[in-house]
Amino acid sequence: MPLKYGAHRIGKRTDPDMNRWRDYGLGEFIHFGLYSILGGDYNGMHYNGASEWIRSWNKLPHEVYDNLYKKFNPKDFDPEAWAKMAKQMGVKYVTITTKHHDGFCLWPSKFSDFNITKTPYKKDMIGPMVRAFDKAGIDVYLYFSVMDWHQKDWRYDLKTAADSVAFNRFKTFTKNQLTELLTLYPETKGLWFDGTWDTSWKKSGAFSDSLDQYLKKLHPGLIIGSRLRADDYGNRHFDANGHLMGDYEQGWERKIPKDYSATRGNDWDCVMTIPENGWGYAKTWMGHWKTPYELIEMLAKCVSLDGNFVINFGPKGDGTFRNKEIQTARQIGDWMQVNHEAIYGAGYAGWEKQDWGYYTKTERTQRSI
Ligand code: JFZ
Repeated sequence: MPLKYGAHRIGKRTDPDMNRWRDYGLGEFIHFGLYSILGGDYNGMHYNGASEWIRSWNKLPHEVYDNLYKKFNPKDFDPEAWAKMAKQMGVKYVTITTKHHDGFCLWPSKFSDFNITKTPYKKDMIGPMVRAFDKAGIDVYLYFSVMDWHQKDWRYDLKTAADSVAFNRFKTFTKNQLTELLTLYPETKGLWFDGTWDTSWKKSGAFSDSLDQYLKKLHPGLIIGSRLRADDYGNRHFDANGHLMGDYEQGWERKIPKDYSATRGNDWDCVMTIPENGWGYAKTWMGHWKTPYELIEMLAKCVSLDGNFVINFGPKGDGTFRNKEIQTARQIGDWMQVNHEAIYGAGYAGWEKQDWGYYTKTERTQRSI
């Protein structure tokens, strides 16, 4: 089927930047923002959804949420300590939330007043994080929600001409913010898009395609997953011909492919929460907390199926990590110290899991098999 805005490449990227991505094995996700202050609680009540979605809870007035920036002061935030913890855990890349659905920007954006400089903390948080991780040899990816609850021009759908006019302004705003991020933080290796599932965006295949091409021209080597674009018909991730639109499949969220055929031979990563659901800090973790052992098993499975595994952390409003997360990171790091050879630069070995574990192979072990 002829498509104007479908996949422009069939098969994997083979350039050095993407080869580097493929070798990571283990990554870290960080969700940090205004929601980290509440930790899922408001007025003595507990929100059962993911804590970073609390603004959408009918018990919490928008006005209250949108004024939280006045209390945002992560005074114990220590980017070097965050990078050290990630380094000990053995992660090769980190994805940080620059702006979640609430629209609050953790960097001093010229294009939105709803940003870190208006808080008691005042200082940029993204720059120091980018530099600390980069210095520790950990590649940085920026999470960016296209959907923005704070922007009046955001639309869920485009039903009228006025909607399209507003949404066109929103597109320009989005492009400006992304240009700003890549300009301020040239160390960035890729962008992790989110909030792209609404009809308005699905009707914007031409724009999302041009945006993707523009960002890659601005920042050669940039890696963007399949959660950004839509094709001519509003298909996401895979175009109407079944081809992946993006540098890797970005749909494995809190789930792992069943077997190798489910990956369709594409690059992919799986992003995982330690509790059942919820990415931002939550005072109460509902349900089962994955143990380090369970997370390590998932990591091994992902690498054995040619994917990367990314574990999410939700620091507290003061900028420190809960003990449970610190311990989890440390135990995974201890395991990585001994077993990293089976993870870094490793992939599908063609052998099924046995009762004693998963198989992965690297360039070196491939020769010795
Ligand atoms: C999104 C966000 O809404 C969430 O807060 C978090 O940031 C997570 C990493 O991404 O949530 C999603 C997005 C996509 C799916 C599910 C949850 N999905 O495709 O199944």
